[in-house]
Amino acid sequence: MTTAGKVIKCKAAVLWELNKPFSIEEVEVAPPKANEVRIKIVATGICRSDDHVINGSFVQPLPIILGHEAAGIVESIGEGVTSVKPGDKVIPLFNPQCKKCKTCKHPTGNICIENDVTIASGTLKEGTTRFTCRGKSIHHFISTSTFTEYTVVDEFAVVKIDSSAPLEKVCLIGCGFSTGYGSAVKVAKVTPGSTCVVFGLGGVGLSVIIGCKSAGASRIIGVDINKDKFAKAKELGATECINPLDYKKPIQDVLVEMTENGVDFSFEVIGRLDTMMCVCVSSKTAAFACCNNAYGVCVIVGVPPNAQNLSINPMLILTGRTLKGAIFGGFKSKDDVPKLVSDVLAKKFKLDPLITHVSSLDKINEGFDMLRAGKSIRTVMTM
Ligand code: COD
Ligand code: ZN
Repeated sequence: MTTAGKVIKCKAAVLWELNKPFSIEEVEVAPPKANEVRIKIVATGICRSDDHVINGSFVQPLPIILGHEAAGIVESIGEGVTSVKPGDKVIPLFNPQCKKCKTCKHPTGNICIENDVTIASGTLKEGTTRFTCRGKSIHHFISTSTFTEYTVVDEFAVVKIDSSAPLEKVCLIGCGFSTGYGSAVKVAKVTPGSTCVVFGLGGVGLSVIIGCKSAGASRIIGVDINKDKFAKAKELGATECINPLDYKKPIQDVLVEMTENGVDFSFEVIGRLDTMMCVCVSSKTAAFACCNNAYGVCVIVGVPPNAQNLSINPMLILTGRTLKGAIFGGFKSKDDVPKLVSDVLAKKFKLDPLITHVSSLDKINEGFDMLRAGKSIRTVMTM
């Protein structure tokens, strides 16, 4: 019996209030309107940015269905949709690509005008939501909402991928992997034989390491205050790992000494200024200061909660360093996500080492507890 055109009742994790656990609910998912796509979610990862909504540092309208790193199968399409059809394997795109706006037409820009990361409307483009629970409308999250068995997205926020892709793995291409990998290969453009340093060895930082290694870096230094993260970082390509808490000096001074006047490329992949220790007051300034003064490039990947300001001595820039940043690894999502999936199928890189836990939607709160305790890299929930 076809579900197209009908309301689907299914299970979803709803966040009703900040700093409270998710509640597993039966929700009603309305059919897609024009230019929208309803997707059966097959696998979804837990990312730090979802947690930033729960703790209030990434402000979103409540109640909401979070989740933005996923893969699934198209269930039905609304009028006018041409790029996907029912049965296609797809990845939802939290950073969409409409291909019509000024940014999409720019050769490298990737913050499409249709993105909901900077606006946080909590709805689809048409202005309303497709989720209802206990008679209340539930908001969408950054064009995706994947902690649910079914979701509805705008056509510009979904892309078809290879039909043989393992969805429980390639879901990571929807956020964490691409954000880190692209920061190295596309934003920094790491060069063969270079020295790189990665601050923060979570799922995104480890993906930066995979990118640095594949670009041919000869020395990759991992920095983290949790030494339990070092073994995995080395497995993926870090040549050495250091803990700022083991040094009395600021970590940038340690790194400048270790690398004869600074590194070629540095990456800040922590985004948690609030929890940082005095040895590393701002890991962003540390990441910038440890770059070679004449040609070092520093890429900001992690976003601090509540948009705290960065104070930088202009001399650090005047001598030749470059400070840059990008979301989603600088990738144009509709163009690049299918290529990254093909790269996985061609065994160009492996996503398996990033997946430390496989779970189900019912255990979502335990999954978040593990992330907060620093015990997981990525938990993937399969439906
Ligand atoms: N010094 C060194 N390491 C530290 C410090 C410190 N002072 N504090 C924390 N760390 C380490 C932690 O031990 C941990 O290993 C690591 O930093 C952070 O890892 P996770 O697992 O918390 O986070 P990730 O790898 O999932 O990274 C998430 C980002 C920081 C990239 C993410 O939260 C973010 O800010 N994303 C960018 C914004 C964006 O693109 N958002 C859209 C959807 S994600
Ligand atoms: Zn994410």
